[in-house]
Amino acid sequence: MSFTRAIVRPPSATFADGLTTAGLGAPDLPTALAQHAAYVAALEACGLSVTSLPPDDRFPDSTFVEDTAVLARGLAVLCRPGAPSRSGEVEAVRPAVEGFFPSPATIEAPGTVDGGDVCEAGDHVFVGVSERTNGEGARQLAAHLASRGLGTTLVDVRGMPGLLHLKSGIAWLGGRTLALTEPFARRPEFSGWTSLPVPPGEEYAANALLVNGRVLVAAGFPRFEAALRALGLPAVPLDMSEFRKLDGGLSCLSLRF
Ligand code: CIR
Repeated sequence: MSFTRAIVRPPSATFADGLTTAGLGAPDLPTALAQHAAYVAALEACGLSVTSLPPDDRFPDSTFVEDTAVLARGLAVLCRPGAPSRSGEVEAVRPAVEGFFPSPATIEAPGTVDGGDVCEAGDHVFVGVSERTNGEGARQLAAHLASRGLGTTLVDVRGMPGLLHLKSGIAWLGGRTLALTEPFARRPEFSGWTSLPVPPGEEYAANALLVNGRVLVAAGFPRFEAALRALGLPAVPLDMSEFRKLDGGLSCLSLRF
């Protein structure tokens, strides 16, 4: 799976009002903007052409653009985010998505899906059923993915402490390999897959992003970074401190296709 493009949206002036459970304090906007610029540069260094949408003050969480759509195999599905404060973000991203995918599918009420719950792993897609993505939304998404030959496994992540989305705890690393935090490594949904364990204490690093052979990874997690390198995967560490304060990670900051 290789990518040629990405859509991003830098954090806006209202970024600090975004939803959070992290308890890490308020983010600093200038630092967040610098970290976002470094993230975009890293995507470009991986060969992607990046479309940057204007910051949108109406939606503090709108920099987490991944949650608004699922793009896979030439298919676009506009999501229906589970957090009411984020629902308007989908219409805001729609024109950009339609610029590349003229007739996107949609998730219909009462279904909800956040893109952060969707982990594409080659021909297979893991979909988290979370506090944001409900069973109905996951089933609608699975039907759309099936139309492109993609199989789906639903993974119930409700009640897992500190976990907002499925991809807060897992990442696809190519082939049949997944980075898995300890609770996920024990789950039957991932039997038959090779696990690269995310070391205890480094769970935040699980939200890594495989882009054209390199792995973007949050900076500050040396054991996980070393494990990636040991697998032969070039790791590109990026400072994510300000996005972490809002429960966000690397994958949330872009739509890749
Ligand atoms: C939220 O709670 O919705 C945002 N503050 C963070 C969203 C992170 N998105 C993601 O992991 N895909």
